Amino acid sequence: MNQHYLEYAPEVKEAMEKGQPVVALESTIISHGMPYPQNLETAMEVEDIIRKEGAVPATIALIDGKIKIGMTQEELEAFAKGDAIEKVSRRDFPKVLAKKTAGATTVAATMICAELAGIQVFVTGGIGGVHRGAESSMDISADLQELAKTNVAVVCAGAKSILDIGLTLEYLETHGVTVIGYETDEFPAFYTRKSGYGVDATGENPADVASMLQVKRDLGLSGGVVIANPVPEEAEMQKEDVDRMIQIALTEAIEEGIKGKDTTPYLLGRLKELSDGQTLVTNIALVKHNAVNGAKVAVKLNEQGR
Ligand code: PSU
Ligand code: MN
Repeated sequence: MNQHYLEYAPEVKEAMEKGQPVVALESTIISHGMPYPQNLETAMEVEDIIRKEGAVPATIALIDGKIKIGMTQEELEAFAKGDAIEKVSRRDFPKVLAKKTAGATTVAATMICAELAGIQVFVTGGIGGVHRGAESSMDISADLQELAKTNVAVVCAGAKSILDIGLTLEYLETHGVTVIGYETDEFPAFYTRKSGYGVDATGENPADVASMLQVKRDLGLSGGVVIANPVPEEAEMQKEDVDRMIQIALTEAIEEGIKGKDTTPYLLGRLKELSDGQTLVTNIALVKHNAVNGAKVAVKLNEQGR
C-alpha cells in the first residue's frame, strides 16, 4: 500500500509512535449528517471527549489528494460549513483523490482509511444498512460490505428504523460480522434504545468488549465488528413518535424521487424538521455517548495488546 496517500495530524502521529490508543471518527456526519453549527460543535466536543478518556481522536477526510488522519480546526470548519464537500464511500476514492477535491468519509470510507492507518476502533452515530424496500430499490449501504471485509470495530447506536433493521442484521450475520451490544442484549435503534432484535454477544464493560476484539485479532478473523451502544435514557425518543415521522419522511422521499447517496441525508434532514429539532438533539447525545464508550474500549484494547 502506498502510505504516501496518508497524512497524519501531529497529535495522531505522536500517539501512534508512542503506541497510544487512537480512535477514528468520520466526516460525513459533519458535512451531510448534521446542520451547521451543531455539526462543528459536536465534532469538536467528540474529539475532546475521546482525549479526556485517554485516547487520541483522528477525524478522517479526503483533502487535496490526501487521506487526512486527523483534521485541523480550519478543515473541520470548512467541512462543517462547506456545501461542495462530496459524500465519499468506497467507490469514490479514485475520483476524489485523483482530482484532489474534498470528500467527507462515510462509515465505509472511514473504515477503509482507519485500516490503512492501523486504527482499530472507530466511533460514529449510526451505520448505514439495508433500506426499507430494498427488495426493489436494491439500496443496501456500502457500510455493510465494508463491515464484511474491513478489520475495524465500529461503535454506533445501532441502526435507524429508516432502515430495515431485521434485514440489516441478517446481512451482517451472513457475512460473519459480530454484533456486540454494549451493556445490552438488545440491538438499539438509534433514536430509541430497543429494536426488538437481539445481539450476538453482550459486552458487560470496556474490558469485556476489548477481550472479544482481542480474540478476533488473535485468530486473524477479517472483517469488522459492530459495537452497538444504546442512546442514553434521558436523550431517548418515543418509539411511536419516531415511527410516525419516519413514515412521513419515507413517503416524501419517494414522492420527491430521492435516490442513492442522497437518501440518508434527506431522511435525516426531514426527521429533524418534523421533530422540531429533537432528532438532532438525540443524535448529538448518542454520538457523544459513543465517544465515551468507544474511547474506553480503545484504551482497554491497547492495554491488552501490549
Ligand atoms: N446515519 C446517521 N448520520 C449519518 C450517516 C448515517 O445518523 O451521517 C451517514 C454515515 O456516514 C453512513 C452513511 O456511513 O450516512 C450511510 O449512507 P448510505 O446509506 O448512503 O450508505
Ligand atoms: Mn444507499
